[in-house]
Amino acid sequence: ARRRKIVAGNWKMNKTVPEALALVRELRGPLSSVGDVVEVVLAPPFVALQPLHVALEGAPFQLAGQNCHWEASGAFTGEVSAPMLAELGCAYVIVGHSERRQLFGETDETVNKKARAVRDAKMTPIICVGETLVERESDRTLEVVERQVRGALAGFEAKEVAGFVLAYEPVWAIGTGRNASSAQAQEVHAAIRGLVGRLYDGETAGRVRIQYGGSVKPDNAAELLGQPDVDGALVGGASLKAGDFAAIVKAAT
Ligand code: G2H
Repeated sequence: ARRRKIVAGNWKMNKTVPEALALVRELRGPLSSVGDVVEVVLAPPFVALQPLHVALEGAPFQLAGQNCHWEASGAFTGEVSAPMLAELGCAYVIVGHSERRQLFGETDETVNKKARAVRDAKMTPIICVGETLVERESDRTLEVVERQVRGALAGFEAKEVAGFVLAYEPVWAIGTGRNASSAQAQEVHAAIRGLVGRLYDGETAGRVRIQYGGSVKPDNAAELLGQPDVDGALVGGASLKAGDFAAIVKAAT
């Protein structure tokens, strides 16, 4: 089965609501006709989700949360639940981004619980994994990524995982301007797909989509996206400028 490419813009903690609306207005024209070939996902800050949900009516973009809590509701001050995001029109939620793991104490276990909550709310998790520079330099990349994938997918069935999106984001490439080479990305993507095949089956491995993330830019997108196991991109910094993001999406077509 041919996997439809998926390019997501992770805006992180950037863009006020008026700025978010302006960016989407700029993206609409250039990206109006890419929808059949590539799925375009926008992950703005929580506060912009509702206004974008309204503004995006009829546009070929899906919305994503950048994070969620694993409980549906309760006394968790400052948190947002998966059903709340689903109600705002989110189709996806990013879970386990390395910034969440490094700065907010997320573990393979909480990532797994969040992925479960996202799935229970009938959305799709975009599950992020990736090694640090120290781990890569000590030849532990595949071991670390495999542990993260196994942890995130614990308890899920093949038919669920087939619809998931995984994102390989080497931590040393995030926001540093230093992207993984296409060969480095392909090696890890193929290993992740192989692991999904061993944990589940060949069909599931063939269907799960794996994005690359980490300093994706207009000038490196085509080569990264041209790798056989790279099914899309999770774009941070370059998703904040309409021209750059549109160029990356077009590189996926
Ligand atoms: C990795 C990526 C988006 P950037 O965090 O998730 O960010 O493209 O800025 O490296």
